Amino acid sequence: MTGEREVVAAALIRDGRLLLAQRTRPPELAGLWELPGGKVEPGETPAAAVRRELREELGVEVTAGERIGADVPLHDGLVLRAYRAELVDGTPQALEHAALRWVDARELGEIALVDNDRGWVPELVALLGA
Ligand code: DCM
Repeated sequence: MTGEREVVAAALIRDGRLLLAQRTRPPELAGLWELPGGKVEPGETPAAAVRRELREELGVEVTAGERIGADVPLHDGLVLRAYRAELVDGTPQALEHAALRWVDARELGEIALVDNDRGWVPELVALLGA
């Protein structure tokens, strides 16, 4: 073991709406919604990982901003962290997800999120200006 590895998740907000992505895998998470993201590669900064993952998953260019919410411990020494992101170029496409949705604060409270992302809802609602 070489210590903690980070998984980044991006809170991409535009016009009072947050972008959510619907998972296709594994079967127990398929159909649930998440903040898009993924594992930070060795030697990569979290901000670079946010940019790379959103390029790969959504086909967009973003800048990564401040962290939001609490750390979420995952399996195998991974820790999940959320960062704000700003769209710089492109329109998000579901390149690796089943679907995408821009949700407002009310919709965020009603949609079926993956368990790991649920603790961030109060901070996200505040950012959306409920
Ligand atoms: N993950 C999560 N919430 C997110 C993004 C990722 O819980 N918003 C978890 C799912 C996996 C791990 O992080 O356990 C790696 O993500 P992926 O399977 O998408 O590479």
